Amino acid sequence: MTTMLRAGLLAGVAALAMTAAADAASWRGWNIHPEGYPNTVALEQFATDVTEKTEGRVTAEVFNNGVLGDQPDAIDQLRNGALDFANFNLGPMGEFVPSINVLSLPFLFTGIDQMHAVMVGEIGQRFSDDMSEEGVVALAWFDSGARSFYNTKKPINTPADLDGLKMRVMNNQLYVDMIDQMGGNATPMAFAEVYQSLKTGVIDGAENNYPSFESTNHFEVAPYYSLTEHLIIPECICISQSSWEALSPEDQEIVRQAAIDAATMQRELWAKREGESKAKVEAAGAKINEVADKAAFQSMMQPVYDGFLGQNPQFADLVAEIRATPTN
Ligand code: GTR
Repeated sequence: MTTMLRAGLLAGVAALAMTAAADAASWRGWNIHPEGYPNTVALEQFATDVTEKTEGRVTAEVFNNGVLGDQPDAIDQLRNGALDFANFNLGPMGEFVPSINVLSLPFLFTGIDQMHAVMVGEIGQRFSDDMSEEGVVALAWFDSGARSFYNTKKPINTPADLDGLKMRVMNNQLYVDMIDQMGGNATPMAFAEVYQSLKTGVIDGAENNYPSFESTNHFEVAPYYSLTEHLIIPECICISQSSWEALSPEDQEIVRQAAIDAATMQRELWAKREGESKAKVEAAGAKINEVADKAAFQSMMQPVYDGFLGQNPQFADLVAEIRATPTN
């Protein structure tokens, strides 16, 4: 081979490699949870599927433990394209997509089954359309159980037991209103700060599902877990609109299917983990109590609904439709 021919070939190979590199996308995925958590396992499976099935046109990597920022910040990053995919709870999403706030109304659903029925149906599609207008493509829904109160001091049986307790909530005014109505003091705070704040007495309590109560070790410092089940909030597996639009239709289909498969996996792992987490915290000495009169908490929420629907009358029908959704 002549030197010139070899040089020409090498240049050609280099040009091809550069085109491939320019076309290949490197996706960064945000995840708040640790290794082994159902959402983490499912999100990692999603990343593997996307990388393998697009044959490297997209290389997806998950960053666990919230190392890429707290949740409201991560939603912002995903919207402006600094992050490509994520698993978000729809609680903090309400600050960006107004209709999503409906899902943060306390005691909205009769139970997890009704939440599933709503989210896999036409109403769920409407939520995802609304999110996509704000730069967030929701491809499938994860389970997040029901959230209950826990604290460092005593069992909660009636709303009066919350009197004066400083309770951490996620970033959303509706949760502040919810705690205010029950007589507690709400403190919005990043998830990562809760353990230390419970330990040092900056707050007295928080609220979450069993798996998060357990995985964060909050049960070590706030052992009273009271089954109020006041919030049932779905989660999404979401893609940044700009990353989504950069995909070919064929790759969009691959990514969509990978998200649906991840959600199926997450729900199975979730159901199992709820029982495991409960057993683990109980064995470690957490004091779990049933709440006999949940209606006492529920009836105090009327002003939260009135306030929200007073400001957003356009969502009154949506609330009614959700409430009327039969459980499959
Ligand atoms: C968890 C949820 C996280 C985060 C956290 C919190 O249940 O999966 O995305 O929202 O609660 O309380 O901040």
